[in-house]
Amino acid sequence: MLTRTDLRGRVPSPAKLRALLPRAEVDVDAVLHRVRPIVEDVRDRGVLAALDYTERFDNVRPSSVRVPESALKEALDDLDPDVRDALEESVRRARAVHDDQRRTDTTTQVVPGGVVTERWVPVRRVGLYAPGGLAVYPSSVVMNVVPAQAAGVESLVVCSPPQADFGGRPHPTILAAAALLGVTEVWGVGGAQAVALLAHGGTDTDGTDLEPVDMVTGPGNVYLTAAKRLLRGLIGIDSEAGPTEIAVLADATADPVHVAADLISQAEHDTLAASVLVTDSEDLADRVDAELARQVERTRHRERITTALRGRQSGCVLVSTVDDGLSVVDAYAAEHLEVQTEDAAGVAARVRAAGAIFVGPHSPVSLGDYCAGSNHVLPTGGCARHSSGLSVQTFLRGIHVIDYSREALAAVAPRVVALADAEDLPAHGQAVTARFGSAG
Ligand code: HSO
Ligand code: ZN
Repeated sequence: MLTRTDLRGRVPSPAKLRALLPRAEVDVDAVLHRVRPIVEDVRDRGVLAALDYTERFDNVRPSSVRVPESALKEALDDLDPDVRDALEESVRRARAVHDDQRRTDTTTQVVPGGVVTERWVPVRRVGLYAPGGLAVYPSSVVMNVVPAQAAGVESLVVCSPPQADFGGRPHPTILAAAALLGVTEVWGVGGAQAVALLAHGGTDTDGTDLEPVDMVTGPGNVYLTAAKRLLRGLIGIDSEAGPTEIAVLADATADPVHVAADLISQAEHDTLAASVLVTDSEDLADRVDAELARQVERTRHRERITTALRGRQSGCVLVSTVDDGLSVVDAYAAEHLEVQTEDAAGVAARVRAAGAIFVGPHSPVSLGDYCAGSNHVLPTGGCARHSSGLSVQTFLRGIHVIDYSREALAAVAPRVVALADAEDLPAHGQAVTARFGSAG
């Protein structure tokens, strides 16, 4: 089922490996010209424009953008008790991990009388986007809201497209998750128009202010991503989310039933999802293939999954050794990497690039999607080479606070002057010497 690439006996360079393991094509640039007018229209006409696009794309025109708080409470009251219990556990575990990510300010005495403090200050107001349509993920509301709250973000709005089937409001599980997390502000608007309204703000149909945000996070389709790209700068954004990926680094000790189940689990998201097996055991590869065929038949979204597994973005790479496998998974830099080998913890400790690493037979990716405590908003498309998943840090800014005494400034003044002169910026030096009168 998985197309094989045989790299036994040779490990190409990282760049060549990346070419051998292509990502699914999601062409954000190609839709920019269609998204730009929407973003500009929402900037100019605010809520009315956003509602016009909602009507056009979501086939429903809600009476207002902001969802009444009573509707959030109702959605939580109506939530299936088992789902509520599971969401509560997910929130508890995520809070435990994210609370530990909080940063303390550091103060460095550079010289006597010369101090630099790094102060961590949360972004003031953020918009957290939860997609609608095919993917309605209350778990993603948890994964966005928890780090923002742990960072100390004081003002937070959850945004999700309104659904014609649910009275023109966002999906009830999204509303319930928001309520559970103590979020009181939810806007029913989606896609590019949502990002534009979040960035520019507006006035709701009943005259209340929809205050602009400083940052927007959360995954969405290609139009939403294009809007984030266009508005970046005016607002901060998290990394651009592409289709989900799982890579499994496995040896002959791995259980093919588990490996196949995990590859299928992420293929379930999207026909463009990537499932990649990297192994030094041809026998395991054969067995995983047989298991994939068997398990796919029994699963609900078999068509979507089969398309994803057969896509050029999925496949199986045969390597000579687990060490070579490490080179492959590092070059690929998967959103999710499972290590199912002997001494899985030792092998995992040597991985240099992955959004998140799942160690051993009892840490499947779907545990991390919901209830591990880790965050599931992770870098895709190879961005794990340079970026991390969502965390408290995403919502913090480190501000350097510089505080020097007269003596400490005087002592370093000649060096400042020397560097200023070297850059032909003498006024920079004079700003220092001016403090010491003619003697400077
Ligand atoms: N695996 C997805 C997250 C998710 N899975 C949400 C289920 N619900 C991207 O990390
Ligand atoms: Zn998932």
